Amino acid sequence: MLINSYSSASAEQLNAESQNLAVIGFDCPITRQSQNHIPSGLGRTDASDFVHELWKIKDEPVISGISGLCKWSESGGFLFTSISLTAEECEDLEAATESVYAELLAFINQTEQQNLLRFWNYVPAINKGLGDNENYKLFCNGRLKAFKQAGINDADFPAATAVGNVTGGMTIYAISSVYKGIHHTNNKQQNAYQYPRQYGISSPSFARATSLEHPKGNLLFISGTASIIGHETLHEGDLAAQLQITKDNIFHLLEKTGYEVDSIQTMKVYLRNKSCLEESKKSLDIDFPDAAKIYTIADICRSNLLVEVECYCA
Ligand code: 3EB
Repeated sequence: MLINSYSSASAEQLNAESQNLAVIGFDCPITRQSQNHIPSGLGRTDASDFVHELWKIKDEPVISGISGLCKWSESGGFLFTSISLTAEECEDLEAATESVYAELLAFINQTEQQNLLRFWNYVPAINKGLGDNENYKLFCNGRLKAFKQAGINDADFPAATAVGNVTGGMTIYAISSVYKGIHHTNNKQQNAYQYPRQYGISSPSFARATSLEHPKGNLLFISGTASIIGHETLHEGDLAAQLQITKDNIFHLLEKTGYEVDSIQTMKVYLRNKSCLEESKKSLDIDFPDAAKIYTIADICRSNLLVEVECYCA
């Protein structure tokens, strides 16, 4: 079964274990030279905190390689792919995003693990630029073009997160599978791919959650979830209230997909400011005491959001 965890071990130690599908690093710049981990470009809230995010399959061998810009690894019917670009390569962010997506989708399409389950997008300076020129909106344009070009439409969009990394450059990584996922909507939120025009030329291409019925155990990816009801941000500037709406959305998705709170293995928390840490910890520990949590520093894709939370359930 697919296992997600966080570790304070070094990349060298983790790679020596050799059964990891992916080792993802924090607090390090995004380069293409990093062979032994995938650089997220995200910050950590504390130097004593976890330094790596791990994905692995229990008791299954891993094979891996590099094809063009795409780093890949495969195990137990799951494929992990990633591409990282340097800051210079992202200067035209819309074109860079479209080409990264096109390359990832083309690679995935010629494997046996063609079913898209989950994407993570760590975008440079995500709130930079005004109106339709904001980096997040340019990113959404590039992503949607590549999805359309690949024949992937609204109902097929997988769960995702898109937040701003703090280093520059861009890392996009994905999990796909030989098993077909089920993509879920959130009854409290408008589908992101149907957001009104005010949020950009191209709506964000993702599902609120994607689940998989797997012979060795079911799993659920909950997308980056924030204080949004309908299509509107609620409680601008009020962290406690934003956390409550975020948790309500997560509870709703768990209930809708039939997962219990204690099935949450991991929660990855994105905080706009370090000053949000203590209150966020307190709030999430009350409702999700048993989930492993990592707190990262990232810009959330809407400048009026302070926090975003994603979950992996198995
Ligand atoms: C939202 O609900 C908040 O563009 O891939 C969350 C998860 C958000 C994924 C994406 C954006 C994305 O609209 C932002």
